[in-house]
Amino acid sequence: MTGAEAVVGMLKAHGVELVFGLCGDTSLPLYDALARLPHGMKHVLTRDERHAAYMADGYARVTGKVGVCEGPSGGGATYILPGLVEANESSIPVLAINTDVSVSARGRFTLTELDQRALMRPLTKWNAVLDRAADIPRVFRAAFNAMTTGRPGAAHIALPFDVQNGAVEDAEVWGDPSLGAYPSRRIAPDPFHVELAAKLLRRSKRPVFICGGGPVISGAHEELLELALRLSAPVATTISGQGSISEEHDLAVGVVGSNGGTPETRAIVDAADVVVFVGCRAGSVTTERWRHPVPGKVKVIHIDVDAGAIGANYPVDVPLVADARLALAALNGEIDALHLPLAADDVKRAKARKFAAFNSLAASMERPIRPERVVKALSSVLDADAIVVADPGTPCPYLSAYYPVRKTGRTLFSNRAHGALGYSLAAAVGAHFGRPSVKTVAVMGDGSFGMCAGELETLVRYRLPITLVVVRNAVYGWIKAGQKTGYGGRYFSVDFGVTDHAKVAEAFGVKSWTVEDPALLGGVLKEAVAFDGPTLVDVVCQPLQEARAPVSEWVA
Ligand SMILES: Cc1ncc(C[n+]2csc(CCOP(=O)(O)OP(=O)(O)O)c2C)c(N)n1
Repeated sequence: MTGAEAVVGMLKAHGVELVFGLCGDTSLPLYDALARLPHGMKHVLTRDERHAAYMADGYARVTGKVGVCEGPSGGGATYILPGLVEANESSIPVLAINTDVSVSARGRFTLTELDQRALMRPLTKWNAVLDRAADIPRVFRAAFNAMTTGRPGAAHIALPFDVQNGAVEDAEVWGDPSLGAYPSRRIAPDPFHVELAAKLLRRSKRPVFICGGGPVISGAHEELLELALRLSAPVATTISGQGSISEEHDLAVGVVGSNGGTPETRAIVDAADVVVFVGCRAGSVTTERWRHPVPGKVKVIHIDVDAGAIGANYPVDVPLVADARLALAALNGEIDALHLPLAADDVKRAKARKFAAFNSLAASMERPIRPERVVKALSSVLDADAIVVADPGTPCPYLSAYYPVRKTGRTLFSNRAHGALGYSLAAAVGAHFGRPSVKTVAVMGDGSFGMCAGELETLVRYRLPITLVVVRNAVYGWIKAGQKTGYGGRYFSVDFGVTDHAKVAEAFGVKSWTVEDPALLGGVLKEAVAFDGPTLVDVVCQPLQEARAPVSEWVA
């Protein structure tokens, strides 16, 4: 078979069902193979490669499968890069394939020639440039293996034009479909360290869990809840860790840190004598720049499949290099229920204080509309299964602090590795393709809208029943808030003009509304969410610098 046919066969062999991407001159043999072969995979044509990668990322986050995207050489590679690096840093397996100029044309100032190997190496877990067709099966097997074992991550393969036309032995085209989902191979903890951790937990008075994305990725919800109940320990999460536990559970604290945490949730962390980081890098946002918890003041047990994450930021008393589910299951085997003072009461009180403040702001009839009201209205019209994707700016901190994640698993997420504006629309498209039976909503600032508007056409072409909510305030509000708080209100180059997002979306064929009256917000959102097609609600909102944000990132 040809190299292009082998690529299609290798994707299929690893259980790939969807490919997001955009065509180009160097991709013609691949597209022709996709057109000719009876592979059963769906190709979703996007309007730029960045969004193809974000779609693959959103798809991978909600399905637990590898997301695949593709684009052509040159600009196709530089445009696909932002999505790939976000996925990689967020431990999400996304495979990007960029076709490339022919091997025989290298070094001759060929249009779109680019050193894809050097470009992608620092941004991916694994990458390769193919030089001959015979290597295609081996390279694809290695890519899937790298993406879904250990800490999941992104992979990149450059596929030259003449390699697509080369010859591959049919018998070489095989793969292990279990490598198409993650985690494909689980790593068990060292029993010696499990025993040490159990000892420390048995002696602790106020243990607290801080969960990153690891428990969600590894599906450790049951094991986590069981251990938390045995220890009567509060469970806090990072933004990526939302879905580790239902936030309606009495032991669930909610999000901690400087983007979505509140003084009430911080106090729970500060009261701990032992902190168990689970699948969490203990980065700057989660720990408010390594101040909560205070390094050296608490004992730390750190569970992570990536040995490099353990001890990077906190002195660690017990390292557990393992898959979160296996590590928590092993600890459950060592710990009987303890009779600690009931932490659930503390958590309940903290949550009651936090939500009392929120609810009074959410009831406000102020114009422009308060962000709290948008979050409250969304949580009343969406059911527990709905997927919500949040962009940076107003949406991420407000949703992660106050939108109740009622189920375990991935239902609310944001691009927390690099926080690039303009992620949510495309990630929502990928999420919808991954879980078509639930409602998917993307919430973005108007800054983000400006960075993703081209994909409105994709939404319409596939008639996707996704609702976009635009928090309109005509300002890069998050940065303006930083100028207010940290720089005496010396505002500089952060305001931009008002856009009528509803009109823009309508021009693409999206059913749209503009809401200025807070009394109408709930009704309009309900109608938009119920509509069987793409919808957009443009909400005229209070700028962040005037709101009481549940965050302190800009001064941290
Ligand atoms: C690609 C990119 N460029 C710049 C930033 C820095 N940044 C973080 S928040 C923000 C402002 C967001 O503005 P908007 O989307 O309008 O939301 P708002 O803060 O006003 O709610 C900016 C510019 C970023 N996160 N991503």
